[in-house]
Amino acid sequence: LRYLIFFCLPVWADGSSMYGEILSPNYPQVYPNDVQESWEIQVPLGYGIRLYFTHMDLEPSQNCEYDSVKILADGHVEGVLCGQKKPHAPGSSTVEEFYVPYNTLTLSFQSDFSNEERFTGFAAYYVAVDLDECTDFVEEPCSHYCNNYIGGYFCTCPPDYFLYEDKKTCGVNCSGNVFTEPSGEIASPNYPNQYPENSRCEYRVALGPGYFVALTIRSGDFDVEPANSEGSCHDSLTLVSGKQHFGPYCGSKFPGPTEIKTRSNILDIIFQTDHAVQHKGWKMRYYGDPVTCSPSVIPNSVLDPKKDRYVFKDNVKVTCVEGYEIVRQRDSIMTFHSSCQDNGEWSNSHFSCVPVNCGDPPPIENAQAIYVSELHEPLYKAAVQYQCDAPYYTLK
Ligand SMILES: [Ca+2]
Ligand SMILES: [Ca+2]
Ligand SMILES: [Ca+2]
Repeated sequence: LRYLIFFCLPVWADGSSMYGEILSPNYPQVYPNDVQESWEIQVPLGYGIRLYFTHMDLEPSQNCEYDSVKILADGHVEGVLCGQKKPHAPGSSTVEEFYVPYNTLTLSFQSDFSNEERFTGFAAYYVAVDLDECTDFVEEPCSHYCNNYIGGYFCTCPPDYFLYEDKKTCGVNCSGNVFTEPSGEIASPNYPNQYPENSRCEYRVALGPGYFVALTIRSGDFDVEPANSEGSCHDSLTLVSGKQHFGPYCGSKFPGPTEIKTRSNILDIIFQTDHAVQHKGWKMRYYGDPVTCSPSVIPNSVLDPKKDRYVFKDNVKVTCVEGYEIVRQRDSIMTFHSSCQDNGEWSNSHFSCVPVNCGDPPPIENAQAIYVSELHEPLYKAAVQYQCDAPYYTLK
């Protein structure tokens, strides 16, 4: 099909012509002995060739071994002629005719060393004839509708399909949908009817920050042309979320997990189909899985309300445990409010609950304060004992 690829080039750019005449040497006189001559016929691309003889008078021989005219196209011998030919039909001048679906053809003539009689050779004519690219070949050039015209052809598509850049293949434009609702359903085109062939559908789920995309596909909601014997999918569903890849999935049941949880608020869904065999497709339900925060905001504090799991937008009151406080520049506080943020961090987590500092033990005349606790600082739970300097004693 080499000539089809170039059919849209300027048709007269080569040395081709729409018609021509080929005569044997000395025609209509006797052709000479020991002659070998070839003619290359070329018509514009997108055309085939009709070659017809109006006169044929060569020395006859078995298998045309002595003198002959040979017609070659695309490396094949289309015919070998010799002897005398009469018109096929009354009133017609054509004695022999060929049609080839190629735009080039070689005609070669040869004669041997002798002739028993006077033979006058041949007269041949050729014309460019339209190729019906839609029907002349085993393989249809268009994926859907083929339209023939003189000198070429073009492909068209059913409604809702568009023609790819190869100008031969139709697919469905199914991309571009972005789903931003907190939850929803996404299905392949035409679901639960057959999805389109030759298509690449790209969808995106884009949730707000603070939500990871999660999705479920029930096994009955999935039917995609199964993989070949090597295990690669003809048609496939692939999910991409950041660095995470899920799939490619295909088959009559969903082969992935019942629930897919991503670590991103963006999910790309890619559904690719090939040229043949379409199934029902797929339907998925997605939702936003809120980001979680740790069960504790800062050490040495308790949270109100107390929950097993805190998620994005949860608000809590943080209170330092007994004997602890938050020291600020001018004062100290016991509690503050914190919320679980979209990055999974608590707000205000720069605060810290530190043990209450009582300051140095108050001085007592003629006595020393001595720590009796493990802590040797005036912090919560530290204890001191006063010891009188000799010779004083304690007044009770
Ligand atoms: Ca001869
Ligand atoms: Ca045509
Ligand atoms: Ca398929």
